[in-house]
Amino acid sequence: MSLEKFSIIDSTLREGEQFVNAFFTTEQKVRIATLLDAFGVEYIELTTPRASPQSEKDCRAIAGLGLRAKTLTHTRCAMEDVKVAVDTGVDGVDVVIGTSSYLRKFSHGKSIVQIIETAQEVIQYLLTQNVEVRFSTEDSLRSETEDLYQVYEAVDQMGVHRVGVADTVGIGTPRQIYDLVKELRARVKADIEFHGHNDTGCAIANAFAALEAGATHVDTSILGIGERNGITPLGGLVARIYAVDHALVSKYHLPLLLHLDQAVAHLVNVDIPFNNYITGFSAFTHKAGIHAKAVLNNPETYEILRPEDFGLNRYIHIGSRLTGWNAIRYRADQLGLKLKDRQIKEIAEKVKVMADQQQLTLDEVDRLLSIYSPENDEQAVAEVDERIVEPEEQEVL
Ligand code: HCA
Ligand code: CU
Repeated sequence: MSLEKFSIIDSTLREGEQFVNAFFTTEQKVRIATLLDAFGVEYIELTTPRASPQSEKDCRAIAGLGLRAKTLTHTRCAMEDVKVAVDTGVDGVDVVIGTSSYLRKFSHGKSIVQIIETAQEVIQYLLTQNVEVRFSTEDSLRSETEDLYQVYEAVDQMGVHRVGVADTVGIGTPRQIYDLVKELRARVKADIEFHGHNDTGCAIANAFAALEAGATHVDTSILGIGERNGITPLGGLVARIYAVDHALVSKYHLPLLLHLDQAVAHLVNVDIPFNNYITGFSAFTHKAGIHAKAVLNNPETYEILRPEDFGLNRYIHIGSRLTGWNAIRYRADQLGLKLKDRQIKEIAEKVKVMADQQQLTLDEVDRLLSIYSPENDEQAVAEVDERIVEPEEQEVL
């Protein structure tokens, strides 16, 4: 597996621009590219300069920023496109052509032999232009395997630097991707890139399977934004690889992830999903008493990702019917309140009864704790007791 030496090609500024809500100004593109560069992705892919006059200007502007990351632009397999691409000053050109029968019939109308002929012309030109050349087959997963290998072997012999497998419609399973990339690894000497869509929720697993099978490059976008419901998200891929071994992603500046996700979420007018990898609001929140107790003793009991490695904090939710007294004790200690175990247990019982009506906020639990602290009198405690609705008094909904 090539996990020890893999590169991320972040495509927020190409595939991400295909997300329905995405409209990036030049300034915003520069900001995203700069942040991605600071995070440490190895490549940044940009929309084809042939898309529009502004796309061409933006491509030139970002290629000219002098980032540490290499810049790539994406083009169709056509001479007029790749010539403009090279002229923008990018470090590499990502050429793509459809090989599935759908695309051959309903998109460009070329046969496999014609695809290879066009590829030959385009690649020969690109290889004289001092750029990295990548050749990928759109909709690889629904292409005939023999057609695919024929195309990949032909472009490999021409000397492309990278071949790309694209699961354009998100149909692949990790096992299929693994088998396809494994076979390709045996057939070509070029590096192998994987680009996977997330229509069935497999984009991260598929990218990981590709790496296990010998892929060297993975396409991502921030929050996974892209055509339809998008592609492998940068943070999700990082989480997946980190979980194998932290050292494999130590080359990236992990605390920037939250900033990247927040910035892009804001720009495309969406929220970061609550269950997002690493940056979702509940990603490091523990709730059940049993979990909280163990996490307080040793976070690794229920955490494979260490929030502090991503510049984040863990939270223990302590205002629910599932809250246990160990979590309440932890909070009392945090607040510097000297309460006896007996009192803490009593408070935990109160929290449970109250939270049976409605979950408590941290402030509400803190208030209970302060009321029970030795300075407070019995009157205050009695007032809280009054607020607790006994089960038999509950309204039946
Ligand atoms: C698309 C093209 C692409 C290209 C991927 C690649 C895909 O349909 O917009 O260049 O490897 O998913 O096939 O994004
Ligand atoms: Cu795509």
